[in-house]
Amino acid sequence: MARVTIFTRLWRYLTAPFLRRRRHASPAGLMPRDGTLSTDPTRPHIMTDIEQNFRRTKSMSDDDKRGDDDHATGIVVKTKPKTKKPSLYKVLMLNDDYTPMEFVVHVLEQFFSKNRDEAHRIMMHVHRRGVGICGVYTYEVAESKVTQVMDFARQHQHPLQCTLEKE
Ligand code: TYC
Repeated sequence: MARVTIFTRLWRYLTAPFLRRRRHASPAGLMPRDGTLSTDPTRPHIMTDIEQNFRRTKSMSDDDKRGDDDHATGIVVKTKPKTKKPSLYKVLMLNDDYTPMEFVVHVLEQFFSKNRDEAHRIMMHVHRRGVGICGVYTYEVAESKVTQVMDFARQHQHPLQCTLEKE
């Protein structure tokens, strides 16, 4: 029994380098050599980028693989540009019983670049409905508008309130 164990260990020791080389014959050892899906049990249906590139280049002709130069490795590295649109925020104005209508119109012209008609329309909407949209901006701009309007109203001792809300 002990002799069998020693021989088995010796056999494994001698054949280990050969077995390891075979297993890593596919790219980074991530997929079986026959091009089937990864055998990783934690993600049986998912192929990594490396696996997908390996499959793609496996099905390409030698001419395709060579491309523009003569040093093609058969691995195509595809980079996806990752751009994300910034979140937008509405600046909302709230009604109150004390701020003069003309002051609100002025605020809308001054801080939100509305013309007189549009500013008057928004002010009346807030006056009637209680809340209205002054504009839509990225977070930093929206936050800055709210601060500027609140400071301006406070300087003139009006209780006008402004806030921001994610779109
Ligand atoms: N309700 C105010 C008034 O009657 C006018 C007003 C409009 C105030 C809009 C605030 O956001 C506001 N004087």
